Parts: sequence; C-alpha cells; structure tokens
Amino acid sequence: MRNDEVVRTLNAIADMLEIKGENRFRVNAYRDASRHVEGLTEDLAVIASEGRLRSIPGIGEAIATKIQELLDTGHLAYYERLRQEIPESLIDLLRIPGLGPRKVKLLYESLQVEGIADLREVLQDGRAAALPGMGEKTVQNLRREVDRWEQRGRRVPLGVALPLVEEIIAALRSRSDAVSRIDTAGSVRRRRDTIGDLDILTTSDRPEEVLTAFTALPLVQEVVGRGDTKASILTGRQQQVDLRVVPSESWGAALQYFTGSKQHNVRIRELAVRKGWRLNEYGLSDPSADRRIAGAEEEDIYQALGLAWIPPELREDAGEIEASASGHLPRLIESNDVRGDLHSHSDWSDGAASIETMWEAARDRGLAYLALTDHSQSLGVASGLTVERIHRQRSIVDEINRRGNGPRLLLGVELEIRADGSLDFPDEELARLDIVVASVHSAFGQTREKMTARLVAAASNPHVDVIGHPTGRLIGRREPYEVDLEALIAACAAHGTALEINANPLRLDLDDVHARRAVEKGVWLTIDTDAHEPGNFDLLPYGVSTARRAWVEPRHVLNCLPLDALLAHLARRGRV
Ligand code: DGT
Ligand code: CA
Ligand code: CA
Ligand code: ZN
Repeated sequence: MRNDEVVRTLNAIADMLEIKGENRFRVNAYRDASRHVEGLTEDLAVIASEGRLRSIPGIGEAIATKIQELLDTGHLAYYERLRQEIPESLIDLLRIPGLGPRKVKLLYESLQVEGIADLREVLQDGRAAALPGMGEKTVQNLRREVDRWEQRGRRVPLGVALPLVEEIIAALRSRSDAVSRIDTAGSVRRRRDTIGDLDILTTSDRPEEVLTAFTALPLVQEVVGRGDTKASILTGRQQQVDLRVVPSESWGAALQYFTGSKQHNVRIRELAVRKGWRLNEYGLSDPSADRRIAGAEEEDIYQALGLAWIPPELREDAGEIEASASGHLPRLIESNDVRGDLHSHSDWSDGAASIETMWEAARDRGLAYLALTDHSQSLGVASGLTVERIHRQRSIVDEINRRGNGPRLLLGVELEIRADGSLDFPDEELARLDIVVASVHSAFGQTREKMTARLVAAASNPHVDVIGHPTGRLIGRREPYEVDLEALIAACAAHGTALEINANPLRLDLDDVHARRAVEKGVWLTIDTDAHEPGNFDLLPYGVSTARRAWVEPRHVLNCLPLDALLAHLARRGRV
C-alpha cells in the first residue's frame, strides 16, 4: 500500500462522510490527515513500522488505527462499510460545481441519483426542480455544468494519471518476468495536462502471460477488451488503460506510433510516403526493394526520415518537425536545471510546516535557494499575514541563512492583487522584501476588462517580480478566469515581470500554449511548486513538463539562474 493509495482512501472517506451529512470536524479530520500524508517524504509503511504514525501532524489515534489496518491488510473495514451505504460514484457528483454534499445527498435519497447519467435525467424531466431548495434557476445552472463536465470528457489531470500509470508499470514488472521493455505512450508520454485513456507499451516474447498479469491486477474493475497482443481495462474510478505487447524489432515504431499525437504522426508518415516508403506501428520499410529500414528504436525512424529525435512533449505538429529537420530543436529544460523555488508557504499562513522544516526539505532536494512567500493579509481564508508579521519572519530567515549549509532563504510574500487592482501592501514595504509574487485569489467572476486591468496594474508595479498562477484555473474543477493574456504578457515584457508556471498538477498555470507565447515575447518564466508542505517540492517535474511542452529552455527561466545571478536580477528591480 503506497502513500498515495492511503491519501485516496482518506479523501474518499471524507467525501462520503460529507455526503452522509456527518459533522464538519470528522470530515475535516480525514481531509487534514490526507493532506498531511500527501506531504510526507517518507514511506508510511516505514513510519508505521517504527510506531511513529501518531507523530504525523493531523493524525490522531482513530485515523492512525485505520491507516495501520490499511497498511497491514490492504483493506479498511470502515471504508468498505461506508461504500455499502454511499455508492462511490456519488463522489464524482461532488466534482460538479454547484453540487455540494447536501444536494448530492438529497438527490440520492429522494430520487436515487447515483451518477451523472441519473443526474442528467432528473434535471431534464423536472423531478430535480421539484425538490425542496432546488428550483428552476439552480436546475438550469446544473444542466450547464453537467454539459461542461461531459465536454471535458472524463479527462483526468496528469497528476492523477501519471502516478497511476507508473504504479501499473511497476506492478507488471514485479508480477511477470515476461515483461522486457516497457514505457508509457499516448498523451501521458507527451505529458499533456489532462489525459483521456492511459497507454502502455511493452515488448515480450510471451504476450499471453503479460496480458494475463495485466488483466489480473488488483485495480482492475472490468476487462473491456482482450486480444492476442492488446488488452483494455477499466479501474474502479472508470479510468481506461490500454496495454499493447509488441515484438522487440517493432518497439521503436510502435512507441512512435502510439505516442502520437495524431497530427504529428500524419506529418511524419507524409515524410515517409514522399520517399516512397511505408511507416506503420511495425516499422519503416521500402516496399519497392522489399527492405526493412528501421523499427527497433524511435531514433532510427526519425533519423531515416532526415530528422533528429523529437522529445515526446513537442510532438503536437506545432513546428517541431521543421525545427528538427533544420537542426533547431530547443535545448529543452530538465528538472535538474531548476536551481531553486520562488513560491512556497509555511505554517505562518496556510502551509502545514514550519519555515525551518520547509527549508530542510528544500535542502534535502539540493535546491540552491528558496523563497518563503506566505499569503498577505486580505486572504483571510489562508490566514494571510499583515506586513508587520511578514517582517517578523525576517529574523528567522536571517538565522537560517547565518547557519548556511543549505539553500539561501529569501523573504518574500504571495501578495493579494485586490479586486480593484490595488496591492495588499504599500510600495515602501514591498521594497524591503527580497521577492514579491503577486496573485489573484478573489473576485474570479470579474469581466475580462476588469480582470485584465487588474493583472496589468500588478505586473506594471516595479515591486512585483512574479505573477503567480496567472489564470487561476484548477484543472477539471474551475475554469480560468476571463483575462486577456496577450495584454498581460505585453505588460510583463515591458516591465521585466516574470510569469509563473505553477507546478501543482491541478494548476499547471500558465499552460503550455501561453507559456510558449510568453517566452516568444521575451518574458521571464518561473517554475514554482507553491509548496504548502515539504512533500510538495516533489511536484516540480509537472511544472517542468509543462515548460517542455512550451519549448522552454533553461535560459528562459528565472529560477534556473545561479543564486548570484538571481540576486543581481532582483537587485536591478530595486531590491535591497
Ligand atoms: P488521450 O488518450 O485522449 O489523452 O490522447 P492520446 O494521444 O493518448 O490518444 P489515444 O489514446 O486515442 O491514442 C494514442 C496514440 O495512438 C495517439 O496519440 C496517436 C496514435 N493513434 C491512435 N489512433 C490513431 C489514428 O487513427 N491515426 C494515427 N495516425 N494515429 C493514431
Ligand atoms: Ca491515450
Ligand atoms: Ca489509447
Ligand atoms: Zn501560493
């Protein structure tokens, strides 16, 4: 049982308790516990074996006992009982904006609504509107949200899909020695921010055995298809996973074909056809000479077509084929190019750990610097700090820096951009900080004009160094607010303000398309984890993947600078 499975179970319990109408405290206890487990850097099994479960913040006796049971048996009786009472499919309904636990419970108990299909039906036929507290207006809004939800087409965030596919690959490896090479393909290999189905590719001389191991994995709920070389399954949360087994001489061709994107493949196949060749998932061949040209390695296929190998993140037919042909592919950023993190929180605002603990976590990951950027006063829900409180953090920061032997700690703030575009602290106070990340966390519903003016004003303030998560989106949960990003990018270019790629896989904000645009316009980017707990620093690769999809090189990213150069950059912006 891995940490993330425990996290998933604790969260599901919280959701189910909420639907049951249990009191806030119990619900929050499970949410808190799951958040803390998520932030752990240690294996829960290790912590449990040393009897230290209770030392994890947010974990009391009752939850510790349940975690222990999960770790020991792989099951939790309490959770199974809840699942008898509350169908798990109701949890999906909670994801629809406007449907809180009370309404979900009402719909379930009075109209037996158990999922999206049922919901759509009762919204159409008038039964939902007749329920107490619903009404025509609510029903109309819900109908629109259900449409949106279905348009998003059950895509899951990369942050859910990638750990799942990695778990499946590890399980296959350990359960069958018939597996030789194995890798992801499809959108997950291209690291799109959302994923439809998961694609896995493997080579084996015993395909039968591999497919049997796959369809017998514990997470399989239903086998939706099985042939000689391919199987598709659904997990309990209705996630489809496709596995294909190919002979090793076709590995490269299959990997190229099933990685996509479709548009990229169409162009690549055209190049082959122009040479009179044939390219498919089995290989590249010259039918006129009855000769096989390539197939075992992806590199050989690209090379035979006159191209340098193209990193999967670029394969969207967005100029990568031309760049590859002319030797102008970017030197894409990698995780270890990133030297520090410029956006993080401590328990002074809504973070879960002390400044010291966060700094230690950054040190353990080899960062050269870390900016402490707790929330500012207007953000009451996140215990935002007054300017006096932020300046009181200075002595702790100084003390840690005096000790040395780890990342340089910068004192900053995640500053509220208020609804009217004004900033939460006066300029002279901002000037005393090492770095300022300014973000929007309120009045998301403003008109495009207002929101644009608001962000442009912040980006134009000489004391603002970075605009945090610039569109406010939460993937699958909240649409980005309306904003003219071209105007924001222009303002950032004019004032030397950086735009953030927030690495949290629910955000990935800026997205790939706009990050690429920003770089084209000469705007600095940052790639930050926005860590609220030590474990969150491990989210960095998601931000790096987004940057790679945006053709970003290390020279475009502020926190790829060595400490001295970063400090010089900040100093030029009028900082002490
Ligand atoms: P997804 O699953 O919606 O997130 O996106 P993908 O890209 O993973 O799409 P998927 O799973 O339907 O197919 C995986 C790859 O297989 C796709 O990126 C390209 C290749 N592929 C699938 N069907 C076709 C096709 O009809 N023509 C071509 N050229 N390639 C295809
Ligand atoms: Ca796919
Ligand atoms: Ca697929
Ligand atoms: Zn933040």
